Order: sequence, then structure tokens, then C-alpha cells
Amino acid sequence: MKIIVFGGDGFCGWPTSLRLSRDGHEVLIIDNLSRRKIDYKLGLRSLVKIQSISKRVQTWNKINKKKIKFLKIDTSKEYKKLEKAFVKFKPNAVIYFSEQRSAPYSMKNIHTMNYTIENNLLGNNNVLYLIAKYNKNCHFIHLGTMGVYGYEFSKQLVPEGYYNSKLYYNKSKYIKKKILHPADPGSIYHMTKAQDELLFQLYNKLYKLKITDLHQGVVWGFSTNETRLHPDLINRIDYDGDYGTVLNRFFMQSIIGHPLTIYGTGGQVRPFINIQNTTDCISLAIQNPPKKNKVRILNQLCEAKKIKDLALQISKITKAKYKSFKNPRIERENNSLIAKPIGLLNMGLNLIKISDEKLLEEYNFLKVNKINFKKKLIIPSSTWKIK
Ligand code: NAD
Ligand code: USQ
Repeated sequence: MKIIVFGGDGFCGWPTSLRLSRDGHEVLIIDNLSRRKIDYKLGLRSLVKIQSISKRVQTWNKINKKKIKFLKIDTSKEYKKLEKAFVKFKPNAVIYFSEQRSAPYSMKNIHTMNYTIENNLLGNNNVLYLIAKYNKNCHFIHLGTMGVYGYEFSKQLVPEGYYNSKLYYNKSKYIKKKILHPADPGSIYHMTKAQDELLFQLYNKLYKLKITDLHQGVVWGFSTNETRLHPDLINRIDYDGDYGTVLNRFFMQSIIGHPLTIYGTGGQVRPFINIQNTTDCISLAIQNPPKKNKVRILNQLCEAKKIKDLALQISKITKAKYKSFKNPRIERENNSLIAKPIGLLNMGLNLIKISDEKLLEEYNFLKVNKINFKKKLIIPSSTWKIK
């Protein structure tokens, strides 16, 4: 298959591009390298040095039969260039990773808020428009987030995107309708993902596009079967307060002897998925497209865990101390979450759980590899406060 990976230089996009190439697909990466620019602006750097995109691609193309191509294009601003690339490549499927994906960064100030809205929504709209214009059968696979459901107390399984509902006009009159799970975002970033969902409904209603929206949980871990094949293929590792996700931050903190930074009570329950499983899920979604051209929503997680329990589990293995820090976010600090990747399990996904063995494996990998560490990046610099 011919596949465009938008955002293929990023944390999830790079290992996925390699995986799809290894699966035998013809892969074109389109990325504007904005993440590398944000790193530079904020003084961040991947914990382990990553190669430039040209070096990454060059090395991969030396060791793999199927070659990857790369084009530097901004999906939100460069429609004409995008159109040219789309028409020339003629993809059968596209994977859409290319969004500003940090919730804290999206709440930093009015500029990062607006940038996130503009970048995420316009980029999606441009690519959906191209698919509607040139090939309505091209499968659009989008990386969404479990965070659009919100984090309430619930004893019910979170549905995969939709409810069969009864909408009441009064006590006895109602209509039956299949509706999207109500959106309950907790940041501007999550709000863009909720808005993306409406874009998909609209493009499907008007132009019958074939769309899979993968509602992914918090990704943890760093390497995959493909990134391990050569040191030049190593994946980025974020550990700062904006882009480092919680478990990866805890790994780093254990190594440098910083107490694990539990925000508030640590009673937040979140969905988690290992990066290897991210690539597995996307590979499965491509092999199993929706039968009809519709918007299919799949929950992409392996398990739900309480932040405090994760800190305890890591501390048991690494002997790290942990501490409650003032929460920089506005969020519920106690919730419940029951969720399963039902659709992906039916396609054959093998879940990688947060086991002591797996945690130790990642911890040992970091111990021998840490090179770009800056202690001041541990304490979060973004808050939800209006300034
Ligand atoms: P990332 O920041 O590492 O990668 C995003 C990539 O997209 C970067 O390489 C960036 O340069 C590129 N990009 C951004 N805007 C672009 C634009 N307008 N044009 C072209 N390229 C652009 O993020 P990630 O962790 O790889 O996340 C990828 C996707 O997966 C995001 O949409 C995110 O919302 C989703 N997701 C990530 C996680 C996670 O824990 N990392 C969890 C759930 C969902
Ligand atoms: N947290 C801590 N200590 C830390 C960092 C985070 O206690 O040092 C807490 C946060 O307060 C939050 C939880 O851990 O309650 C998760 O935070 P996170 O930064 O790991 O993840 P989040 O902000 O939710 O965002 C990440 C990705 C985003 C993706 C989302 C999936 O950055 O792109 O959409 O996970 S989900 O959580 O399902 O929305």
C-alpha cells in the first residue's frame, strides 16, 4: 500500500513509519519539523540524541528493502505544496500524527493556545479536503485521544466513540439517535481533538470519507522492534514538563535521583499504551479498514492506571522517592476509568502491560543512554493559569 505518514518525524510517527515500511508499505513522511523548532525555542532536547530526519531516512533506506521518502511541508499552511505531493504520491491511506500534542504547551499562553488551534484544525481540514477532492477511498487514520471523553467517575465501560441514545424532549417523548460521546476536554489541545471529531463527521456526511479515529491513551516507553535496529534510528525521548508524558518522566526522575513528581493527589486514572503497541495498532487499523466509508472510532490503550500506583510501582523497582507536587493543571484529581481496546483486540492486538519486567527493561535502556539531561526541565513551566 502507499501510505503518507503526516508527522512522521515525531515520537509516535517515526517508529510507525519504520514499522509500516517494514510491513512492506511504500511510505512517504510529511513533516514540517515544528517539534524540533519548539524544542529549540523552549531549550528542550530529546534525552537521547536523535539524528536529523535526512540521516534517519538515509540509514533506514540502507537497511530495509522498501525505501522511505521525506518531504518538509506544513499541513496547516502549505496547501498547494501538500496538494502537489498528494496528487503525485497517490496514497491508499494516510496516518495523521501532525498536531501540536502537548496539553501543557497548549495552555502556556494565548500564543501557544492559538497556535495549537490553528495548527491542528487547519492541518486536518487541508488533508481531508484533498482526500475528498482526489480519492474518497483513501483511508484517513487519525491519532485522537482518550482525553476527549473527559475523566469523570464512571463505573461503565467507555464506548468506542458513540452511544446509542434516547434524547428526551420531555418525560415521555424521545428520539433514538446514535451520537458521539459528549466531548469533555481538559485543555486547548484536547479541545482540538474534540473538534477534529466533528470535522470527521462532517466530511463523512458530505463526502462519505473512510475515517478511523484512534483514541489513544498516554504513550510510554521509547523503542520499538524497528528503532532498535540501528543507533541512527533511535526515537525521541521527552522528559520535560510540557512534552514528557508521565511514565517517561518518572523513569528519568528515578535515574537522576529526583523524587517522582506526582501532581496533586495522584488519584488521576489515565489510559496507557506502550509505543510498540502504538505501531501495532496502526498496522492493524490499516490491514482492517472499515467496511463502509464511515467514521470508525477505536479506543487505543492497554490499561488504565492511577498515577500514584504507577509511582509506587516504579519506586519499588528503582528505589526512587516520590512526592506530591502542587498540580500545575486544572484537572480532577480523583476519577475512575474503565476502558478496553475492544476493536483492536478483535483485530488481534497483543497487549503490552506495564509489568515490572517491562519497566526494568526501559529503565536499564535509559541508564546506559542518558546524555542530554537538564535538571531544570523536570519542574513544569506551563500552568493552566490565565496570565
Ligand atoms: P510529536 O510532537 O512527537 O510529533 C508530532 C510531529 O508532527 C512532529 O514531528 C511535528 O514536527 C509534526 N507536525 C506538527 N504540526 C505539523 C504541521 N502543521 N505540518 C507538518 N508536520 C507537523 O507528537 P507525538 O507524541 O508523536 O504524537 C503524534 C500524534 O499522536 C498527535 O496527534 C497526538 O495528539 C497523538 N497522541 C500522542 C500521545 C502521546 O502520548 N505521545 C497520546 C495520544 C495521542
Ligand atoms: N502527571 C503527574 N506528574 C507528572 C506529569 C503528569 O502526576 O510529572 C499527571 C498529569 O497531571 C495527568 C497525567 O499524569 O493527570 C497524564 O499526564 P501526561 O502529561 O502524561 O499526559 P497528557 O497530558 O494527558 O497527554 C498525553 C499526550 C497527549 C495525549 C494524551 C492521551 O501528551 O498527546 O493525547 O496523553 S490522554 O491522556 O488519553 O488524553
